[in-house]
Amino acid sequence: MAMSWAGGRILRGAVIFALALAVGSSPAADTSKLNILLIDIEDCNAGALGCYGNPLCKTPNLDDFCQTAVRFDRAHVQAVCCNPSRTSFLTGLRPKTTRVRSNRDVMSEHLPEGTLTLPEMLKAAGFYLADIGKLFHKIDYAERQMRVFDRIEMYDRPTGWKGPEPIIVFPPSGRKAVPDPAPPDHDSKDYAEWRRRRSDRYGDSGLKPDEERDYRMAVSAAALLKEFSKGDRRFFLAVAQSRPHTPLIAPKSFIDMYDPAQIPAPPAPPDSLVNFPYMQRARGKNPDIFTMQQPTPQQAREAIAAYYACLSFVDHNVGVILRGLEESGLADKTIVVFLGDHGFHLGDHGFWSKYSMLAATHRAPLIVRVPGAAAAGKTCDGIVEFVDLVPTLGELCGFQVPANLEGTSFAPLFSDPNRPWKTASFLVEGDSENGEIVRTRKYSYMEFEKGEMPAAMFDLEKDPWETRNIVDDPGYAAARKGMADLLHAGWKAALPPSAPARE
Ligand SMILES: [Ca+2]
Repeated sequence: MAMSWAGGRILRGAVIFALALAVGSSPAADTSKLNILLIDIEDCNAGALGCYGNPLCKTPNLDDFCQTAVRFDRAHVQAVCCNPSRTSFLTGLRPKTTRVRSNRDVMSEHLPEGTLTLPEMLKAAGFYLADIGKLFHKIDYAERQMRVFDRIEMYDRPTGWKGPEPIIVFPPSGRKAVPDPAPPDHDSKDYAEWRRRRSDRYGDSGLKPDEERDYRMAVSAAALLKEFSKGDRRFFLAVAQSRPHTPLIAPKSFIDMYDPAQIPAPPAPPDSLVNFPYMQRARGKNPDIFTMQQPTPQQAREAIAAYYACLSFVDHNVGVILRGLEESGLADKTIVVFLGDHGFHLGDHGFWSKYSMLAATHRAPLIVRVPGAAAAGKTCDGIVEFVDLVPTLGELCGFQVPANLEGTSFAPLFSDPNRPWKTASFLVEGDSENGEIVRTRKYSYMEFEKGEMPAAMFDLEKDPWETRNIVDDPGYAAARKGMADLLHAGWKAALPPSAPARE
């Protein structure tokens, strides 16, 4: 399928920043010269972050960043785990279109012919492309897409990578904290056991901060930004942080920042659930941590404290990257996107890990700094979707994006974050029951293709933690019909009032 190119978006980007200038913000950047720095972190529950209002978790660098950026408080991913979510927000297409619905779907084999990813669009626009750490779920799921990069820095030469250099492998950090090598046979019981053992760990990593991969990736990013400042080529730099993905381990100095005794019990305990469709998860089968058995209350507090420590360590590293950007002199020419690839349950509903249909899995952090934006330092309560990221960057930076994208540029929110925006977000779950969700400000509603799972609906105003499934409550019959109709009508029925109609 040949792609056609959408015209007219470059001009809209210019209009927005002319507007920003008119309302008295700092001087508007030249949109045709903006660079992009993407900081992507793993498995981040937005509500756990200090910069999203969590009173216990300390994120001073992200707090400062929010003062110059727009924090999106209702940003939802389009799938409940890494591979389909990343595939969606890196193509601007929804999982039903990408055909990547689970972590098992190999992206390069599932994408419809002609589908472009963000790096490929940026390559066509003349950007220099650099990647440090994970961007797509697996590099061997995305070999063609990764080949457009000018520079790739990884810890290990990725399994299955058949492409040419420029893979740059980080030099060893000197020592590994816990000598526990993986059994060689990845199909063996020993290997499965090793993975569970490793994933279930939390607490002290046994490494100093400067021995940690996440820190070293941040330092490498800062050095690269300095290099970029010597030239004038536009760049896209993606830099990853593996945390707060399990194992929830961090340097002791970060673990020591949190006293498990001060951590409150998780909200929405299993005994608060009414007519709830996911009870089997509450009985165990957590995929990422506490995989063998549910934690004791003390273990739960310790794990949440360790999660906060991982977030504080990420924050520390983000500070290294952002200071590097400032020192490079490129901050006023660079859009900075900080995001998590999806969320994570921290014991709410008796759940740990991702892969659920509930907000903890699909509400993820999204904080974006656009030089010269009038809304800098504000928060946006409007509903945005991660699938909107590519069209937004296309508009803000003036590069062409395919016409068939299924997101909507939220660039107008950088002028006025309070304007009426999308009325719902949509996402899928493709790992167990093939579920679909629509979520408005008032309700979440979900249906399942497989198995015996009935539809579910939650009244988010009365029950923000989604504990009481009211789908069969006669008092909600009209609301249920409205939500079911919206789910079946799909994302085009929830566009912002001012967005152009799409065919
Ligand atoms: Ca992830």
